Amino acid sequence: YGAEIRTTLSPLHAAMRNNSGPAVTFIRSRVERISERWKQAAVRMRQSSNQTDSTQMKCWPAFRGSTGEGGPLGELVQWADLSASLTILGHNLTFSTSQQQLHSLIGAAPGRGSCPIQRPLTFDLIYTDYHGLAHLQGAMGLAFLHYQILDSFGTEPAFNLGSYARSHGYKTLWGSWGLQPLQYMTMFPHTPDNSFLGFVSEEAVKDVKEEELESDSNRKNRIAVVYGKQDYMWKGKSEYVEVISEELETHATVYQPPGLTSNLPSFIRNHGLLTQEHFLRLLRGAKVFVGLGFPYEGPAPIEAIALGCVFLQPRFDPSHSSENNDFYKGKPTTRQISSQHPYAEKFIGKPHVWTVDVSNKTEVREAVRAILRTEVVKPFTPREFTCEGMLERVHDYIAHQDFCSKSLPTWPPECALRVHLGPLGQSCESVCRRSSLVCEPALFHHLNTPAAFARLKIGCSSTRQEVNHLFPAYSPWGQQCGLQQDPLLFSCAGSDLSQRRLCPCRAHLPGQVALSPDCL
Ligand code: U2F
Repeated sequence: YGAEIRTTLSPLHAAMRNNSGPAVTFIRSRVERISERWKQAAVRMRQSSNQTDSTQMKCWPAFRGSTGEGGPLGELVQWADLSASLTILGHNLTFSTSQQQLHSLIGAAPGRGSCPIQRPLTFDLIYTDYHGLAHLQGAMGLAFLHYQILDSFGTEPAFNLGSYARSHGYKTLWGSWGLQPLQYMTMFPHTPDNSFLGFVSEEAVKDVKEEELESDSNRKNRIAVVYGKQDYMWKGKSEYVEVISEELETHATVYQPPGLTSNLPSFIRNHGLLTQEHFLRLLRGAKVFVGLGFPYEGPAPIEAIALGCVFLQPRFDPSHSSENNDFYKGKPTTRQISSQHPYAEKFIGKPHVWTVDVSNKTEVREAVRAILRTEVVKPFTPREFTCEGMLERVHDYIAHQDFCSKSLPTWPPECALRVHLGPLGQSCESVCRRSSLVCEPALFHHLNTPAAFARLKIGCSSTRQEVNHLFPAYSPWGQQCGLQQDPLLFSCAGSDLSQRRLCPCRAHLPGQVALSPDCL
């Protein structure tokens, strides 16, 4: 039976009735705070709806219900918004936020649905994280075909396939589970090999007149808020923060353990860790949100930009990566992190985002002054971070992604495919991005054939099939064409100076990289 869009979140509150702890408290209050926007988005979706084609699913979000001293983790923002999305989209949810609950759910009777052989539980979709995955595997040795893994930073195919990872030195501390790479869901559109789940930010007010915006920007005070909830994030950053404080009154929301004195510079006004509501109110009145370099790739800069702040952040030169950085070490990705928040840098950019060399005081000072000279910086929210954008995306994933079936993927349809042959040394991710397209791993199978090379008029003197995450690709030395032997290794990430990669690019909807425009 079909899932009908709901305009209420009460089934979600009912489903969370038996859960408690700080994480659940955070999720409840976040869902409550955003509930009006969720409902309005639901109403609009109903009105525009051609989206009535999905089956009602029984979903099981299973994650750890702890927050830690640093306050709400970005991941909880995602769990809250995923749960709200699933509820609005008409699906049914059962939560487990403790090991005890998880165990009482394991062993339930078999369910119906599209993936019966591998489904020992009553659920159609299980959402968990790397910790939950290890736990479920240990407890039950479950098959993972109907799992979705919330994985903030992403997992590239070369790390995911165990035998390949081991023999080619793609080491990870998170395990090589051999799932389909699209089963991993990320917080930002990091690598198109995974599904971009995202979250919901504050929303920029639409259709406000220029004068109203002017007065809105007048409501903003000459203040900066520093991004960094814990003391250690400030280490070595005092000169940078001082330059900013010469131009702006500088505030912070650093967790203050009871009884301990603060190490923050005396010119900082620290509010202590705030509730999300109060934190967002502080941002609303601020002009600049200041990144210190850590935390990497979190939700707060997107919220700040949506509230009309400019995000000022450190550039990393050289880039940070699992090769040179403790935080990324062991993470299953080869991404090169060029600043604290590459999404803000690359997808948003000026006038909302300024990426600077923070060791260069003059550059920092010039940037702050230039920001202060800019009269109005309009609040901005990419569509993919609005309630509607998230609903649209989660809807399409549930309706079209099928990890149970052995047949080749049919979504997005082949008409979306734009084949590009990259230059030597470039990944498909960057080949497609340079043409304002995105790499779409679900389309790889269409071009993994000798005919695809022939259509591009590439003469192959030899064609070999290999388990190689760079394939399909063409090597000009000896005019060799390479085809992929293991579909789990189709990868948008990955480059080599001896290979020109054959890339499945596609267009995307404005502000929504996960989805392609209709092409039928
Ligand atoms: C990221 O995790 P964080 O928890 O450090 O991410 P933040 O961007 O700080 O944001 C989490 C939320 O905390 C809220 C704020 C954000 O939505 O509105 N908040 C608050 O309620 N009170 C305050 O005083 C300050 C902020 C990332 F998400 C994780 O995946 C990474 O593991 C982590 C490290 O890179 O960074």
